[in-house]
Amino acid sequence: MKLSVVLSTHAAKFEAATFKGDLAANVARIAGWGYDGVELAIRDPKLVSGDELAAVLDAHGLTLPAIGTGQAWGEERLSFTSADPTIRRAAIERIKSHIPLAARFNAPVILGLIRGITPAGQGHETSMAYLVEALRECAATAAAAGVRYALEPLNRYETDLIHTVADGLDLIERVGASNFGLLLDTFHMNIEEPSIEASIRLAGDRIFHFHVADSNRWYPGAGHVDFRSALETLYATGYTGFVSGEFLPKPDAATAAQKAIAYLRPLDIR
Ligand code: LER
Ligand code: MN
Repeated sequence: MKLSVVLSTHAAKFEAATFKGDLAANVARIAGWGYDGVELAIRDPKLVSGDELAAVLDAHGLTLPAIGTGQAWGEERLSFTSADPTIRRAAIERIKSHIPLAARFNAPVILGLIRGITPAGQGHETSMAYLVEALRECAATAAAAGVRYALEPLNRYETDLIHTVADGLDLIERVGASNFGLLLDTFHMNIEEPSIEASIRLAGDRIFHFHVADSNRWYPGAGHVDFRSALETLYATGYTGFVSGEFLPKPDAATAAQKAIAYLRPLDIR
């Protein structure tokens, strides 16, 4: 099992970005605990240097398995489904601006809360139409660079748009791009999916990335998600990517990251 943990390259409000800032020091600690990769949450690729990232990751032998983008919503309120066309355009351009870095590291770009939340007075179908339009444009631009996008079904308390694997697969059908797939997150799945295992099987080879947090969004082992069953089901689909920890820094980030790896490694799946 290839394991990574989420690190935000800059300060961020998003609570479950387990680590924030201090890139070099945190990458060194994460490698020291036995992780194989570090998933980076990057609000704006303009703020990071690909060369610096490569140097820090190479120094510790870590892979960059995926790039998170949700802080463009969290900090700046950029959204594919805003009623304001200039905000929608800014969101699309921001998401396309991740393509060079993603191509360099061969990492899928995560689409989480950048899809936004349907604004008051706007119909759900209008939001879905904006979403499909934005995703088609981004996927077409990324395809030329060999880059993939992974849309994450999120629980109902975060957005009204795309809660389940079934919703995600309908969206994939509408977008119609082979470089557009899903990121599944056990925290959201535990809330929304009738069966985590059945939903993983349903998503199959459209799973481009995978997040783990327990039912309470603490590190795996702190709640009631059956990780052995979920991860065995994941690998049975033929998944070869990373299992990436995105959990609350509780009781603190270092303890959570060490508890997670101490729990997941001995499961000895794959
Ligand atoms: C991001 O990966 C995530 O899981 C969301 O909860 C972001 O709001
Ligand atoms: Mn997630």
